[in-house]
Amino acid sequence: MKLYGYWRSSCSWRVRIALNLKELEYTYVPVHLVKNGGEQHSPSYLAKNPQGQVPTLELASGVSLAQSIAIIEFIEEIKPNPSLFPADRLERARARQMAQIVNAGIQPLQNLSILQHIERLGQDKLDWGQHYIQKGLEDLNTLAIQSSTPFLIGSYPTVADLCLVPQLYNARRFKCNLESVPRLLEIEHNCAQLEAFINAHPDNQPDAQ
Ligand SMILES: N[C@@H](CCC(=O)N[C@@H](CS)C(=O)NCC(=O)O)C(=O)O
Repeated sequence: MKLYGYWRSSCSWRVRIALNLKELEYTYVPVHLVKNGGEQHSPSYLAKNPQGQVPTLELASGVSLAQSIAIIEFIEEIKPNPSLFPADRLERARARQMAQIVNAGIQPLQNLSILQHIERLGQDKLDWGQHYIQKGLEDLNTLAIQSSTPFLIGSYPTVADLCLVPQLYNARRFKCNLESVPRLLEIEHNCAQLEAFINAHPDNQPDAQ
């Protein structure tokens, strides 16, 4: 398998954690999102992912899959253990709810192409991104304080934690106030102890700058 990604792309990072937790081998192929206007817009990359975004997972058969959550669910199906989705139906739904707060409610609003457009409209992209990240993470923190488990849902990392950790990194880049999300920081700390998370960190990628 090949994973097309970018060192500090939060969506690529989610998939790297999933592959590491599942101990699945993959070849990492960096796609520079900024150099020369962004390699994600090159015809050869668009042939793999017409949305021009990372991550893309290319299977040995040559078939390409995109959208990090769809990729994580695919990985879960090919290697169910350790599971990234709780066994209990309600807990599973809550893990998905938390993942989607980040995946649907935060990350798309602070993605590179959105910020580039905000800038073209003459608006302050840092203020825009910060506003939505802050609000989304505070909402997630409110849900997370309902339990005191080591991870967002239970004793093992789930898809929700895979979304949380990279989003907190982005929050720091946007200078959000993380003092208002102490429970999320506690969970981030627990994730940071695990090798799968350490190896997936942007600083540990071959294209880190
Ligand atoms: N929902 C998609 C979002 C993918 C996405 O926004 N990727 C970003 C990096 S995290 C990207 O490729 N941005 C490049 C651009 O906007 O040109 C996913 O979960 O994979």
